[in-house]
Amino acid sequence: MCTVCGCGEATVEGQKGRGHSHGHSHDHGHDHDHHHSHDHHHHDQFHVHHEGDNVHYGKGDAGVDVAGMSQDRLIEIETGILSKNDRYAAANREALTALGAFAVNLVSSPGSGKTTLLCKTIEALGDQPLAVIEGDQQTANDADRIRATGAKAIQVNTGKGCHLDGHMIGHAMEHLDLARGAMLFIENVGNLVCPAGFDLGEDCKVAILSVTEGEDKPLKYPDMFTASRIALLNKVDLAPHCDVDLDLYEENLRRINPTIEIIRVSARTGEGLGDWVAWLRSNLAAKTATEAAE
Ligand SMILES: Nc1nc2c(ncn2[C@@H]2O[C@H](COP(=O)(O)OP(=O)(O)OP(=O)(O)O)[C@@H](O)[C@H]2O)c(=O)[nH]1
Ligand SMILES: [Mg+2]
Repeated sequence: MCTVCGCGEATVEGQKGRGHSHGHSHDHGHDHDHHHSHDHHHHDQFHVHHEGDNVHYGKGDAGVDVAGMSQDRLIEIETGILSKNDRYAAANREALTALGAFAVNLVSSPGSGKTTLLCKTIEALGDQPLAVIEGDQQTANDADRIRATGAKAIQVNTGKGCHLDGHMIGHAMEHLDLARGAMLFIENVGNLVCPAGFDLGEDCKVAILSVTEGEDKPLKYPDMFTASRIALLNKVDLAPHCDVDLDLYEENLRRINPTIEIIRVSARTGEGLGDWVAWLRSNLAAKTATEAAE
C-alpha cells in the first residue's frame, strides 16, 4: 500500500470485511462528520470534514481516508510500512556515505522534464562518475535515453506502484557498482504526491516544476515542495508563450518552503544549467569534505 495516498493494498484490505471501528480519537478542533454509507457487503466509514462547500478527507489523524478503515488502523499500517522503508533508506544512506557519493531524488509531476534535464546534466558533468536509477510504472524508455548519453542506468518499473521506495533503491544500487565520489541521480515516478513521503536514503529531493504546470502547484501539492531542498523551475524557454508569472512561481514555492533554493532552467536551451551543475558539484564536494573530516 502507498501510505501517502492510501492506494493499493489498503483498498483490498478494506474489502476483506474488517468492519468498522469508532475507536479513534479526534483531538483537533474542526467540525467533522462521519458518513456511514451502506452497500450490499460492508459498512464503510469515512473521515470527512465539511468546511462550507469544501469537503476535506485529510484532516483525520492519519491525514488520509481509505473507505472501510479506521484512522487508527491506517496509522498502524503507515507506521509499519514507513519504519521498514526507513530502515532500507538508512542502509542506502550509509552505503552512499561510505563511498562519499552524493545522491539526489528528482521528484515532479509527469512530463516536467526530469529525463531531458538529466541527459543535459550528464553531458555538462563531463567525466564526473555518476549513475542513474530510473523509476516509472512501465517501460524502459527513460533508462534507454540515459544510456544513450553513455551513462550507466537502471530502470525500475513499479507496476501499479506510484513511487520508488528504499528497498527498490537498495536493490538497484547493488547493480550499479557506484564509484567513489560518484553522483547518483534517482528519477522518481512522475507523481507530485506519493514520492514526497518516502525516504530513499538520498541526500536531498529535487523538485522539478515546469512553467506550463501553473503557478499554484506548490500550494496545491505542498508536501513535495516541503520535502525538497531545491526546486528547478524548468522550461523557462516556454514562459513567453504561456502567459506565466515566474516570480509568482517562486513566491508560492517560498510560501510552502521558506528555505527552498530555486534555479530557473531550460533543458531545451541550457539556460540555468550552469548554476544547477555548480550546485551539484558544490554539494558533492561538501559531502566528500564531511566524510574526510569524520
Ligand atoms: N520547451 C521545453 N521542453 C522541454 C524542456 N524540458 C523537457 N521538455 C519536453 O517536455 C517533455 C517531457 O520531458 P521528459 O524529460 O520526458 O519529462 P519527465 O519529467 O522525465 O517525464 P516522466 O518521466 O514521464 O515523468 C518532452 O517533450 C521534452 O522534450 C524544456 O526545458 N523546454
Ligand atoms: Mg522521465
